[in-house]
Amino acid sequence: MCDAVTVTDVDIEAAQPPQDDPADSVDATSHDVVIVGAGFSGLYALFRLKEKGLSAIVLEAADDVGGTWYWNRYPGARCDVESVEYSYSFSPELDQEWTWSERYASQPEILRYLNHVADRFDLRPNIVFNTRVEAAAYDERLGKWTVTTETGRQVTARFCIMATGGLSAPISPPFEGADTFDGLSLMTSTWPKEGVDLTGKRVAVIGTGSSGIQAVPEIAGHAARVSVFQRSPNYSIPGRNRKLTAQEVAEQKATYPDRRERQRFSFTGTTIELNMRRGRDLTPAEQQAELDRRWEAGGALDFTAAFRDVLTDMATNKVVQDYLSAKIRERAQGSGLADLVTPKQPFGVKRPCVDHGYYETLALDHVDLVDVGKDPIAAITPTGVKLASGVEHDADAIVYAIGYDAISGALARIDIRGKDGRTLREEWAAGPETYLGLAVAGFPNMFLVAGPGSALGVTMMIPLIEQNVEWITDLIAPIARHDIAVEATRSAQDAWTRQVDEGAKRSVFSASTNSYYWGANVPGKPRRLSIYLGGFLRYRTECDRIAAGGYDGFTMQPTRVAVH
Ligand code: N01
Repeated sequence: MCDAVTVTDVDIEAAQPPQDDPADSVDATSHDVVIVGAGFSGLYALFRLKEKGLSAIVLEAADDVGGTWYWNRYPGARCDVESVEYSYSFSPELDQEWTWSERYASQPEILRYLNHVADRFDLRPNIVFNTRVEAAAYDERLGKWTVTTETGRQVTARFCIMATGGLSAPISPPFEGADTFDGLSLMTSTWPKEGVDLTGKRVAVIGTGSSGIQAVPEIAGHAARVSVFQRSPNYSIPGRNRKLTAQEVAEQKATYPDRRERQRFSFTGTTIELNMRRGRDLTPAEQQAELDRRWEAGGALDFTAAFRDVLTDMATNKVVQDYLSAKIRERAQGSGLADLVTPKQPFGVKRPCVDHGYYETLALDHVDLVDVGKDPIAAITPTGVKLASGVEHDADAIVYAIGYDAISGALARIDIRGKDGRTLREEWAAGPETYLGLAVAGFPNMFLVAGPGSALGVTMMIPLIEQNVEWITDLIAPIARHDIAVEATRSAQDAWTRQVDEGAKRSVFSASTNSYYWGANVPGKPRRLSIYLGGFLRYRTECDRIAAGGYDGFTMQPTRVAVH
Protein backbone atom coordinates (compact mmCIF):
# COMPACT_ATOMS: atom_id res chain seq x y z
CA MET A 1 0.00 0.00 0.00
CA CYS A 2 2.99 2.30 0.46
CA ASP A 3 4.55 1.59 -2.95
CA ALA A 4 6.63 4.42 -4.30
CA VAL A 5 7.09 5.23 -7.97
CA THR A 6 10.17 6.57 -9.65
CA VAL A 7 11.36 10.05 -8.86
CA THR A 8 12.67 11.56 -12.06
CA ASP A 9 15.42 14.11 -12.50
CA VAL A 10 12.69 16.45 -13.65
CA ASP A 11 10.87 16.03 -10.36
CA ILE A 12 13.95 16.88 -8.38
CA GLU A 13 14.95 19.81 -10.54
CA ALA A 14 11.42 21.13 -10.45
CA ALA A 15 11.51 20.89 -6.70
CA GLN A 16 14.64 22.98 -6.48
CA PRO A 17 14.08 26.68 -6.08
CA PRO A 18 16.17 29.00 -8.28
CA GLN A 19 19.71 29.36 -6.96
CA ASP A 20 21.02 32.88 -6.76
CA ASP A 21 24.56 31.67 -6.32
CA PRO A 22 25.77 28.80 -8.53
CA ALA A 23 28.29 27.85 -5.84
CA ASP A 24 25.37 26.85 -3.68
CA SER A 25 24.54 24.03 -5.97
CA VAL A 26 27.10 21.29 -6.47
CA ASP A 27 24.88 19.56 -8.99
CA ALA A 28 21.27 19.48 -10.09
CA THR A 29 20.24 17.42 -7.08
CA SER A 30 22.10 19.28 -4.35
CA HIS A 31 20.40 21.44 -1.76
CA ASP A 32 21.16 23.15 1.51
CA VAL A 33 18.75 20.85 3.31
CA VAL A 34 16.95 17.64 2.49
CA ILE A 35 13.87 16.88 4.56
CA VAL A 36 12.39 13.40 4.76
CA GLY A 37 8.60 13.46 5.15
CA ALA A 38 5.80 15.91 4.29
CA GLY A 39 3.63 15.64 7.38
CA PHE A 40 3.17 18.36 10.00
CA SER A 41 6.94 18.31 10.72
CA GLY A 42 8.29 18.30 7.18
CA LEU A 43 5.91 21.00 5.96
CA TYR A 44 6.83 23.34 8.77
CA ALA A 45 10.57 22.65 8.35
CA LEU A 46 10.24 23.49 4.66
CA PHE A 47 8.31 26.67 5.42
CA ARG A 48 10.95 27.86 7.90
CA LEU A 49 13.89 27.06 5.64
CA LYS A 50 12.30 28.80 2.66
CA GLU A 51 11.59 31.79 4.87
CA LYS A 52 15.26 31.88 5.75
CA GLY A 53 16.22 31.83 2.08
CA LEU A 54 17.67 28.33 1.99
CA SER A 55 17.17 25.73 -0.69
CA ALA A 56 15.33 22.74 0.68
CA ILE A 57 13.74 19.68 -0.81
CA VAL A 58 11.24 17.35 0.82
CA LEU A 59 11.09 13.69 -0.15
CA GLU A 60 7.74 12.08 0.63
CA ALA A 61 6.63 8.47 0.13
CA ALA A 62 2.95 9.31 -0.38
CA ASP A 63 1.48 11.01 -3.41
CA ASP A 64 0.45 14.04 -1.37
CA VAL A 65 1.12 15.89 1.87
CA GLY A 66 -0.19 14.84 5.29
CA GLY A 67 2.12 12.17 6.72
CA THR A 68 0.24 10.07 9.25
CA TRP A 69 -2.96 11.99 8.40
CA TYR A 70 -2.53 11.02 4.77
CA TRP A 71 -2.38 7.29 5.49
CA ASN A 72 -4.85 6.94 8.38
CA ARG A 73 -8.11 7.15 6.44
CA TYR A 74 -9.91 4.41 8.37
CA PRO A 75 -13.56 4.97 9.27
CA GLY A 76 -13.83 7.12 12.38
CA ALA A 77 -10.27 8.48 12.20
CA ARG A 78 -10.31 11.65 14.18
CA CYS A 79 -7.82 13.55 16.29
CA ASP A 80 -8.31 13.25 20.02
CA VAL A 81 -6.86 16.67 20.76
CA GLU A 82 -9.12 19.67 20.19
CA SER A 83 -8.80 21.05 16.65
CA VAL A 84 -8.31 24.61 17.88
CA GLU A 85 -5.04 23.44 19.45
CA TYR A 86 -4.07 20.58 17.14
CA SER A 87 -2.98 23.04 14.47
CA TYR A 88 0.01 25.20 13.61
CA SER A 89 0.56 28.34 15.64
CA PHE A 90 3.24 29.96 13.47
CA SER A 91 0.88 32.06 11.37
CA PRO A 92 -1.76 34.29 12.99
CA GLU A 93 -3.20 34.81 9.49
CA LEU A 94 -3.63 31.06 9.08
CA ASP A 95 -5.38 30.90 12.46
CA GLN A 96 -7.83 33.54 11.29
CA GLU A 97 -8.56 32.19 7.82
CA TRP A 98 -8.97 28.52 8.70
CA THR A 99 -12.19 27.47 10.43
CA TRP A 100 -12.48 24.15 12.20
CA SER A 101 -15.95 22.65 12.03
CA GLU A 102 -15.82 20.24 14.98
CA ARG A 103 -14.35 20.11 18.43
CA TYR A 104 -12.16 17.18 17.37
CA ALA A 105 -11.25 17.33 13.70
CA SER A 106 -11.84 14.30 11.53
CA GLN A 107 -9.00 12.92 9.42
CA PRO A 108 -10.42 14.40 6.17
CA GLU A 109 -10.60 17.85 7.75
CA ILE A 110 -7.02 17.67 9.05
CA LEU A 111 -5.85 16.53 5.63
CA ARG A 112 -7.71 19.45 4.01
CA TYR A 113 -5.98 21.77 6.49
CA LEU A 114 -2.52 20.42 5.63
CA ASN A 115 -3.28 20.75 1.92
CA HIS A 116 -4.38 24.30 2.54
CA VAL A 117 -1.11 24.99 4.38
CA ALA A 118 0.93 23.49 1.53
CA ASP A 119 -0.87 25.73 -0.99
CA ARG A 120 -1.14 28.84 1.17
CA PHE A 121 2.63 28.89 1.76
CA ASP A 122 3.55 27.63 -1.72
CA LEU A 123 5.31 24.55 -0.39
CA ARG A 124 4.45 22.02 -3.11
CA PRO A 125 7.16 23.07 -5.62
CA ASN A 126 9.78 21.89 -3.11
CA ILE A 127 8.20 18.50 -2.41
CA VAL A 128 8.88 15.37 -4.40
CA PHE A 129 6.04 12.90 -3.88
CA ASN A 130 5.89 9.15 -4.45
CA THR A 131 9.45 8.97 -3.20
CA ARG A 132 10.30 6.67 -0.36
CA VAL A 133 13.73 7.22 1.18
CA GLU A 134 15.68 4.06 1.71
CA ALA A 135 19.10 5.29 2.81
CA ALA A 136 20.96 8.35 3.99
CA ALA A 137 24.73 8.50 4.29
CA TYR A 138 27.05 11.23 5.54
CA ASP A 139 30.20 11.89 3.59
CA GLU A 140 32.74 13.28 6.05
CA ARG A 141 35.06 14.46 3.30
CA LEU A 142 32.40 16.54 1.58
CA GLY A 143 30.42 17.35 4.71
CA LYS A 144 27.26 16.30 2.94
CA TRP A 145 24.40 13.89 3.25
CA THR A 146 23.39 11.75 0.30
CA VAL A 147 19.84 10.51 0.52
CA THR A 148 18.91 7.57 -1.68
CA THR A 149 15.36 6.74 -2.68
CA GLU A 150 13.81 3.33 -3.16
CA THR A 151 14.44 3.62 -6.89
CA GLY A 152 18.10 4.52 -6.49
CA ARG A 153 17.88 8.25 -7.18
CA GLN A 154 20.09 10.42 -5.01
CA VAL A 155 19.82 13.87 -3.49
CA THR A 156 22.66 15.56 -1.62
CA ALA A 157 22.50 18.32 0.95
CA ARG A 158 24.63 19.71 3.74
CA PHE A 159 21.86 19.09 6.24
CA CYS A 160 19.32 16.36 6.61
CA ILE A 161 16.15 16.72 8.66
CA MET A 162 14.34 13.51 9.47
CA ALA A 163 10.68 14.53 9.72
CA THR A 164 9.65 10.91 9.57
CA GLY A 165 7.09 10.80 12.38
CA GLY A 166 6.75 8.61 15.44
CA LEU A 167 3.70 6.69 14.24
CA SER A 168 4.50 6.08 10.60
CA ALA A 169 6.08 2.63 10.48
CA PRO A 170 3.05 0.31 10.56
CA ILE A 171 3.41 -3.20 11.89
CA SER A 172 2.49 -5.78 9.27
CA PRO A 173 0.14 -8.56 10.36
CA PRO A 174 2.42 -10.99 12.18
CA PHE A 175 -0.01 -13.90 11.91
CA GLU A 176 0.72 -17.11 10.10
CA GLY A 177 -1.41 -17.38 6.96
CA ALA A 178 -2.24 -13.65 6.80
CA ASP A 179 -1.56 -13.66 3.07
CA THR A 180 -3.92 -16.61 2.50
CA PHE A 181 -7.06 -14.75 3.55
CA ASP A 182 -9.62 -14.76 0.72
CA GLY A 183 -11.47 -11.66 1.90
CA LEU A 184 -10.39 -8.04 2.24
CA SER A 185 -7.26 -7.41 4.33
CA LEU A 186 -7.11 -3.84 5.59
CA MET A 187 -4.77 -1.91 7.85
CA THR A 188 -5.98 1.19 9.68
CA SER A 189 -2.50 2.66 9.18
CA THR A 190 -2.63 2.48 5.38
CA TRP A 191 -6.36 2.54 4.61
CA PRO A 192 -7.11 2.59 0.86
CA LYS A 193 -7.41 6.11 -0.49
CA GLU A 194 -10.51 5.25 -2.50
CA GLY A 195 -12.30 4.02 0.65
CA VAL A 196 -13.85 0.62 1.33
CA ASP A 197 -17.50 -0.32 1.49
CA LEU A 198 -17.98 -2.72 4.40
CA THR A 199 -21.77 -2.67 4.17
CA GLY A 200 -23.27 -6.03 4.98
CA LYS A 201 -19.90 -7.66 5.55
CA ARG A 202 -18.67 -9.74 8.45
CA VAL A 203 -15.70 -7.75 9.72
CA ALA A 204 -12.97 -8.85 12.12
CA VAL A 205 -11.19 -5.91 13.82
CA ILE A 206 -7.90 -6.92 15.44
CA GLY A 207 -6.57 -4.45 18.02
CA THR A 208 -8.24 -2.18 20.55
CA GLY A 209 -5.84 0.78 20.74
CA SER A 210 -6.83 4.30 19.64
CA SER A 211 -7.35 3.23 16.01
CA GLY A 212 -9.43 0.11 16.71
CA ILE A 213 -11.55 1.84 19.34
CA GLN A 214 -12.34 4.66 16.91
CA ALA A 215 -13.02 2.38 13.95
CA VAL A 216 -15.32 -0.15 15.64
CA PRO A 217 -18.40 2.10 16.14
CA GLU A 218 -18.16 3.38 12.56
CA ILE A 219 -17.70 -0.06 11.05
CA ALA A 220 -20.54 -1.44 13.17
CA GLY A 221 -22.80 1.19 11.60
CA HIS A 222 -22.52 -0.59 8.24
CA ALA A 223 -21.28 -4.13 8.74
CA ALA A 224 -23.51 -7.17 9.17
CA ARG A 225 -21.32 -8.51 11.98
CA VAL A 226 -18.27 -7.16 13.79
CA SER A 227 -15.90 -9.30 15.82
CA VAL A 228 -13.49 -7.24 17.91
CA PHE A 229 -10.31 -9.08 18.87
CA GLN A 230 -8.98 -7.64 22.12
CA ARG A 231 -5.64 -8.75 23.55
CA SER A 232 -5.58 -6.29 26.44
CA PRO A 233 -8.02 -3.54 27.35
CA ASN A 234 -6.99 0.09 27.50
CA TYR A 235 -8.53 3.15 29.10
CA SER A 236 -10.90 5.04 26.88
CA ILE A 237 -12.62 8.27 27.70
CA PRO A 238 -15.56 9.77 25.82
CA GLY A 239 -14.49 12.57 23.49
CA ARG A 240 -17.81 14.39 23.51
CA ASN A 241 -17.21 15.61 19.99
CA ARG A 242 -19.63 18.14 18.53
CA LYS A 243 -19.96 20.74 15.83
CA LEU A 244 -18.51 24.10 16.83
CA THR A 245 -21.01 26.94 16.89
CA ALA A 246 -20.36 30.20 15.05
CA GLN A 247 -20.00 31.87 18.42
CA GLU A 248 -17.38 29.35 19.58
CA VAL A 249 -15.43 29.79 16.37
CA ALA A 250 -15.50 33.58 16.72
CA GLU A 251 -14.35 33.30 20.31
CA GLN A 252 -11.54 30.92 19.37
CA LYS A 253 -10.33 33.26 16.65
CA ALA A 254 -10.42 36.25 18.96
CA THR A 255 -8.38 34.47 21.62
CA TYR A 256 -5.83 32.63 19.46
CA PRO A 257 -2.78 34.74 20.42
CA ASP A 258 -3.32 34.10 24.11
CA ARG A 259 -4.10 30.41 23.54
CA ARG A 260 -1.00 29.86 21.42
CA GLU A 261 1.20 31.52 24.01
CA ARG A 262 -0.27 29.33 26.76
CA GLN A 263 0.25 26.22 24.64
CA ARG A 264 3.88 27.15 24.02
CA PHE A 265 4.61 27.52 27.71
CA SER A 266 2.62 24.60 29.08
CA PHE A 267 3.35 21.14 30.44
CA THR A 268 1.39 19.27 27.73
CA GLY A 269 1.49 21.68 24.76
CA THR A 270 -2.19 22.37 25.30
CA THR A 271 -4.20 24.77 27.42
CA ILE A 272 -5.53 21.86 29.45
CA GLU A 273 -5.09 22.96 33.00
CA LEU A 274 -2.38 21.09 34.91
CA ASN A 275 -3.53 20.76 38.48
CA MET A 276 -0.47 21.79 40.49
CA ARG A 277 -1.68 19.91 43.55
CA ARG A 278 -0.66 16.36 44.33
CA GLY A 279 -3.37 13.73 44.51
CA ARG A 280 -2.27 12.77 48.02
CA ASP A 281 -2.75 16.34 49.29
CA LEU A 282 -6.44 16.27 48.41
CA THR A 283 -9.34 14.65 50.22
CA PRO A 284 -11.24 11.89 48.41
CA ALA A 285 -14.09 14.37 47.84
CA GLU A 286 -11.71 16.90 46.29
CA GLN A 287 -10.17 14.21 44.10
CA GLN A 288 -13.60 13.09 42.97
CA ALA A 289 -14.67 16.66 42.15
CA GLU A 290 -11.53 17.22 40.08
CA LEU A 291 -12.01 14.01 38.15
CA ASP A 292 -15.76 14.62 37.64
CA ARG A 293 -14.97 18.01 36.13
CA ARG A 294 -12.49 16.49 33.71
CA TRP A 295 -14.87 13.63 32.86
CA GLU A 296 -17.55 16.11 31.88
CA ALA A 297 -15.06 17.99 29.67
CA GLY A 298 -14.15 14.76 27.81
CA GLY A 299 -10.76 13.74 26.43
CA ALA A 300 -7.79 11.85 27.81
CA LEU A 301 -5.05 14.43 28.33
CA ASP A 302 -7.21 16.05 30.99
CA PHE A 303 -6.73 13.01 33.17
CA THR A 304 -2.97 12.98 32.80
CA ALA A 305 -3.06 16.56 34.10
CA ALA A 306 -5.69 15.95 36.81
CA PHE A 307 -3.05 16.04 39.58
CA ARG A 308 0.60 16.96 39.16
CA ASP A 309 1.75 13.49 40.21
CA VAL A 310 -0.50 11.22 38.11
CA LEU A 311 2.54 9.90 36.24
CA THR A 312 4.97 9.87 39.14
CA ASP A 313 3.08 8.65 42.21
CA MET A 314 1.44 5.26 42.00
CA ALA A 315 -1.05 6.12 44.77
CA THR A 316 -2.33 9.11 42.80
CA ASN A 317 -2.32 7.11 39.62
CA LYS A 318 -4.48 4.50 41.35
CA VAL A 319 -7.07 7.18 42.15
CA VAL A 320 -7.37 7.97 38.42
CA GLN A 321 -7.22 4.30 37.52
CA ASP A 322 -10.09 3.43 39.90
CA TYR A 323 -12.17 6.37 38.74
CA LEU A 324 -11.85 5.54 35.06
CA SER A 325 -12.28 1.81 35.64
CA ALA A 326 -15.60 2.48 37.38
CA LYS A 327 -16.70 4.63 34.44
CA ILE A 328 -15.72 1.94 31.96
CA ARG A 329 -17.60 -0.69 33.95
CA GLU A 330 -20.67 1.53 33.92
CA ARG A 331 -20.42 2.11 30.19
CA ALA A 332 -19.84 -1.59 29.50
CA GLN A 333 -22.74 -2.80 31.62
CA GLY A 334 -25.05 -3.13 28.61
CA SER A 335 -22.66 -5.53 26.89
CA GLY A 336 -22.01 -7.68 29.97
CA LEU A 337 -18.30 -7.26 29.21
CA ALA A 338 -17.33 -5.02 32.13
CA ASP A 339 -14.67 -7.41 33.52
CA LEU A 340 -13.18 -8.04 30.13
CA VAL A 341 -12.81 -4.42 29.04
CA THR A 342 -11.56 -2.98 32.33
CA PRO A 343 -7.82 -2.27 32.08
CA LYS A 344 -5.38 -3.72 34.58
CA GLN A 345 -2.38 -1.46 34.04
CA PRO A 346 -1.78 1.93 35.69
CA PHE A 347 -3.38 4.85 33.91
CA GLY A 348 -1.29 6.47 31.16
CA VAL A 349 1.44 3.84 30.83
CA LYS A 350 -0.23 2.96 27.54
CA ARG A 351 -1.54 5.91 25.62
CA PRO A 352 -5.15 6.33 26.71
CA CYS A 353 -7.82 6.35 24.01
CA VAL A 354 -10.67 8.71 23.29
CA ASP A 355 -13.81 7.20 21.83
CA HIS A 356 -17.25 8.02 20.59
CA GLY A 357 -19.54 5.18 21.60
CA TYR A 358 -17.05 2.32 21.73
CA TYR A 359 -18.32 0.52 24.83
CA GLU A 360 -21.93 1.11 23.82
CA THR A 361 -21.21 -0.42 20.40
CA LEU A 362 -19.95 -3.59 22.08
CA ALA A 363 -23.47 -4.06 23.47
CA LEU A 364 -25.04 -4.27 20.00
CA ASP A 365 -26.36 -7.67 18.96
CA HIS A 366 -24.21 -7.86 15.84
CA VAL A 367 -20.97 -7.00 17.69
CA ASP A 368 -18.83 -9.54 19.63
CA LEU A 369 -15.71 -9.13 21.69
CA VAL A 370 -13.22 -11.96 21.37
CA ASP A 371 -10.71 -12.25 24.23
CA VAL A 372 -7.44 -13.04 22.47
CA GLY A 373 -5.56 -12.27 25.66
CA LYS A 374 -6.81 -15.63 26.90
CA ASP A 375 -7.04 -17.46 23.60
CA PRO A 376 -4.51 -15.87 21.21
CA ILE A 377 -4.81 -15.66 17.46
CA ALA A 378 -3.00 -18.69 16.08
CA ALA A 379 -3.43 -18.00 12.37
CA ILE A 380 -5.35 -16.29 9.66
CA THR A 381 -7.05 -18.80 7.38
CA PRO A 382 -8.61 -18.25 3.95
CA THR A 383 -11.96 -17.77 5.71
CA GLY A 384 -11.11 -15.80 8.84
CA VAL A 385 -9.31 -15.80 12.18
CA LYS A 386 -8.32 -18.99 13.96
CA LEU A 387 -7.56 -19.00 17.68
CA ALA A 388 -5.10 -21.19 19.58
CA SER A 389 -8.04 -23.20 20.95
CA GLY A 390 -9.04 -24.07 17.38
CA VAL A 391 -12.13 -21.82 17.44
CA GLU A 392 -12.57 -20.08 14.09
CA HIS A 393 -14.23 -16.72 13.39
CA ASP A 394 -15.28 -16.36 9.78
CA ALA A 395 -14.97 -12.95 8.19
CA ASP A 396 -15.31 -11.20 4.84
CA ALA A 397 -12.86 -8.49 5.86
CA ILE A 398 -10.09 -8.24 8.45
CA VAL A 399 -9.11 -4.83 9.77
CA TYR A 400 -5.68 -4.85 11.38
CA ALA A 401 -5.48 -2.05 13.95
CA ILE A 402 -2.30 -3.45 15.46
CA GLY A 403 -0.16 -0.34 15.71
CA TYR A 404 3.29 0.85 14.82
CA ASP A 405 6.96 0.35 15.34
CA ALA A 406 6.65 3.62 17.20
CA ILE A 407 8.98 6.51 18.01
CA SER A 408 12.15 5.16 16.39
CA GLY A 409 10.65 2.72 13.87
CA ALA A 410 10.52 4.99 10.82
CA LEU A 411 14.16 5.99 11.38
CA ALA A 412 15.23 2.39 11.85
CA ARG A 413 13.63 1.48 8.52
CA ILE A 414 16.01 3.86 6.72
CA ASP A 415 19.63 2.76 6.36
CA ILE A 416 21.18 5.82 8.03
CA ARG A 417 24.99 5.96 8.07
CA GLY A 418 26.98 8.60 9.88
CA LYS A 419 30.71 9.06 10.48
CA ASP A 420 32.94 6.07 9.70
CA GLY A 421 29.97 4.37 8.07
CA ARG A 422 28.39 3.60 11.47
CA THR A 423 24.71 2.86 11.08
CA LEU A 424 22.00 4.33 13.28
CA ARG A 425 20.69 0.81 13.76
CA GLU A 426 24.06 -0.21 15.29
CA GLU A 427 24.18 2.92 17.43
CA TRP A 428 20.70 2.21 18.74
CA ALA A 429 21.15 -1.52 19.29
CA ALA A 430 20.33 -1.04 22.99
CA GLY A 431 17.58 1.48 22.26
CA PRO A 432 17.61 5.01 20.89
CA GLU A 433 20.07 7.53 22.33
CA THR A 434 19.93 11.16 21.28
CA TYR A 435 20.79 14.62 22.49
CA LEU A 436 17.50 16.41 23.26
CA GLY A 437 15.76 14.07 20.83
CA LEU A 438 17.13 16.37 18.15
CA ALA A 439 20.55 15.05 17.21
CA VAL A 440 22.69 11.93 17.42
CA ALA A 441 26.42 11.79 18.19
CA GLY A 442 28.30 10.49 15.16
CA PHE A 443 25.68 11.82 12.74
CA PRO A 444 26.72 15.42 12.01
CA ASN A 445 24.30 17.78 10.30
CA MET A 446 21.38 15.38 10.78
CA PHE A 447 18.44 16.47 12.91
CA LEU A 448 15.33 14.68 14.09
CA VAL A 449 11.91 16.23 14.62
CA ALA A 450 10.06 14.81 17.64
CA GLY A 451 12.73 12.13 17.82
CA PRO A 452 13.28 9.56 20.57
CA GLY A 453 14.35 11.31 23.76
CA SER A 454 12.33 14.44 23.01
CA ALA A 455 9.25 15.34 25.02
CA LEU A 456 6.99 13.38 22.70
CA GLY A 457 4.24 11.19 24.14
CA VAL A 458 3.57 13.53 27.03
CA THR A 459 3.40 16.64 24.85
CA MET A 460 0.84 17.34 22.19
CA MET A 461 2.59 16.84 18.89
CA ILE A 462 2.07 20.11 17.04
CA PRO A 463 3.67 22.48 19.59
CA LEU A 464 6.52 19.99 20.03
CA ILE A 465 7.02 19.82 16.27
CA GLU A 466 7.01 23.60 15.96
CA GLN A 467 9.46 24.02 18.82
CA ASN A 468 11.79 21.35 17.40
CA VAL A 469 11.67 22.76 13.87
CA GLU A 470 12.28 26.32 15.08
CA TRP A 471 15.21 25.18 17.19
CA ILE A 472 16.76 23.17 14.35
CA THR A 473 16.27 25.81 11.66
CA ASP A 474 17.60 28.58 13.89
CA LEU A 475 20.73 26.51 14.35
CA ILE A 476 21.10 25.58 10.70
CA ALA A 477 20.25 28.85 8.97
CA PRO A 478 23.41 30.85 9.71
CA ILE A 479 25.73 27.97 8.81
CA ALA A 480 23.81 26.20 6.07
CA ARG A 481 25.94 27.61 3.28
CA HIS A 482 29.23 27.09 5.02
CA ASP A 483 31.25 23.94 5.15
CA ILE A 484 30.55 23.25 8.77
CA ALA A 485 29.73 20.01 10.51
CA VAL A 486 27.61 20.41 13.63
CA GLU A 487 27.45 17.35 15.83
CA ALA A 488 26.16 16.40 19.25
CA THR A 489 28.97 15.27 21.53
CA ARG A 490 28.89 11.79 22.96
CA SER A 491 29.07 13.12 26.52
CA ALA A 492 26.12 15.49 26.02
CA GLN A 493 24.12 12.65 24.50
CA ASP A 494 25.04 10.30 27.35
CA ALA A 495 24.02 12.86 29.96
CA TRP A 496 20.69 13.55 28.23
CA THR A 497 19.98 9.85 27.82
CA ARG A 498 20.74 9.26 31.52
CA GLN A 499 18.25 11.99 32.36
CA VAL A 500 15.60 10.40 30.13
CA ASP A 501 16.27 6.94 31.58
CA GLU A 502 16.16 8.21 35.17
CA GLY A 503 12.89 10.05 34.48
CA ALA A 504 11.45 6.79 33.23
CA LYS A 505 12.60 4.93 36.35
CA ARG A 506 11.00 7.50 38.64
CA SER A 507 7.70 7.43 36.76
CA VAL A 508 4.76 5.06 36.76
CA PHE A 509 5.81 4.07 33.24
CA SER A 510 8.38 1.73 34.76
CA ALA A 511 5.58 -0.26 36.43
CA SER A 512 4.43 -1.57 33.08
CA THR A 513 6.82 -1.78 30.18
CA ASN A 514 4.38 -3.66 27.98
CA SER A 515 3.61 -0.86 25.55
CA TYR A 516 4.81 0.66 22.32
CA TYR A 517 6.28 3.49 24.39
CA TRP A 518 8.89 0.92 25.51
CA GLY A 519 9.11 -0.86 22.15
CA ALA A 520 7.43 -3.94 23.62
CA ASN A 521 5.12 -4.44 20.63
CA VAL A 522 7.95 -5.15 18.22
CA PRO A 523 9.70 -8.51 18.63
CA GLY A 524 13.42 -8.04 19.29
CA LYS A 525 13.19 -4.29 19.88
CA PRO A 526 15.15 -3.28 22.98
CA ARG A 527 12.89 -2.07 25.79
CA ARG A 528 13.67 1.53 26.49
CA LEU A 529 11.37 4.43 27.18
CA SER A 530 12.81 7.13 24.95
CA ILE A 531 10.56 9.91 26.17
CA TYR A 532 11.68 12.94 28.14
CA LEU A 533 9.07 13.01 30.89
CA GLY A 534 9.85 16.44 32.33
CA GLY A 535 7.04 17.99 30.28
CA PHE A 536 7.04 20.41 27.39
CA LEU A 537 7.87 23.59 29.27
CA ARG A 538 10.95 22.14 30.93
CA TYR A 539 12.03 20.58 27.66
CA ARG A 540 11.63 23.88 25.79
CA THR A 541 13.48 25.75 28.52
CA GLU A 542 16.36 23.28 28.37
CA CYS A 543 16.59 23.51 24.56
CA ASP A 544 16.52 27.33 24.77
CA ARG A 545 19.21 27.35 27.44
CA ILE A 546 21.45 25.20 25.29
CA ALA A 547 20.94 27.40 22.24
CA ALA A 548 21.54 30.58 24.24
CA GLY A 549 24.79 29.12 25.57
CA GLY A 550 26.13 28.77 22.01
CA TYR A 551 24.79 25.25 21.56
CA ASP A 552 26.39 23.54 24.53
CA GLY A 553 26.92 19.88 23.83
CA PHE A 554 27.48 20.39 20.12
CA THR A 555 30.74 20.76 18.22
CA MET A 556 30.93 22.88 15.10
CA GLN A 557 33.89 22.17 12.90
CA PRO A 558 34.90 22.91 9.34
CA THR A 559 34.32 19.90 7.13
CA ARG A 560 37.54 18.29 5.97
CA VAL A 561 37.33 19.38 2.33
CA ALA A 562 35.49 22.52 1.32
CA VAL A 563 33.46 21.93 -1.82
CA HIS A 564 32.92 24.76 -4.25
O1 N01 B 1 -2.01 1.16 17.84
P1 N01 B 1 -1.77 0.65 19.35
P2 N01 B 1 -3.09 2.21 17.31
N1 N01 B 1 -2.79 -9.99 18.58
O2 N01 B 1 -0.37 0.13 19.35
C1 N01 B 1 -3.24 -5.00 19.52
C2 N01 B 1 -2.12 7.40 17.80
N2 N01 B 1 -3.48 7.48 17.34
O3 N01 B 1 -2.91 2.32 15.84
O4 N01 B 1 -2.57 -3.76 23.88
C3 N01 B 1 -3.82 -9.28 19.08
O5 N01 B 1 -2.12 1.64 20.32
C4 N01 B 1 -2.70 -4.37 20.76
O6 N01 B 1 -2.93 -5.21 21.88
P3 N01 B 1 -2.03 -5.01 23.23
C5 N01 B 1 -2.09 7.29 19.31
O7 N01 B 1 -0.91 7.87 19.80
C6 N01 B 1 -4.19 8.58 17.67
O8 N01 B 1 -4.41 1.90 17.82
O9 N01 B 1 -0.62 -4.84 22.78
N3 N01 B 1 -3.81 -7.97 19.26
C7 N01 B 1 -3.51 -3.07 20.77
O10 N01 B 1 -4.79 -3.27 21.27
C8 N01 B 1 -2.07 5.81 19.50
O11 N01 B 1 -1.60 5.42 20.76
C9 N01 B 1 -5.48 8.67 17.28
O12 N01 B 1 -2.25 -6.23 23.99
C10 N01 B 1 -2.69 -7.32 18.90
C11 N01 B 1 -3.60 -2.75 19.28
O13 N01 B 1 -3.37 -3.96 18.58
C12 N01 B 1 -1.16 5.39 18.37
O14 N01 B 1 -1.55 6.22 17.29
C13 N01 B 1 -6.10 7.67 16.57
C14 N01 B 1 -1.58 -7.97 18.38
C15 N01 B 1 -2.57 -1.75 18.83
O15 N01 B 1 -2.79 -0.54 19.48
C16 N01 B 1 -1.27 3.96 17.94
O16 N01 B 1 -2.63 3.56 17.97
C17 N01 B 1 -5.35 6.56 16.23
C18 N01 B 1 -1.66 -9.38 18.22
N4 N01 B 1 -0.64 -10.09 17.74
C19 N01 B 1 -4.04 6.47 16.62
N5 N01 B 1 -0.62 -7.07 18.13
C20 N01 B 1 -6.23 9.86 17.67
O17 N01 B 1 -5.78 10.97 17.62
C21 N01 B 1 -1.11 -5.87 18.51
N6 N01 B 1 -2.36 -6.03 18.99
C22 N01 B 1 -7.56 9.61 18.15
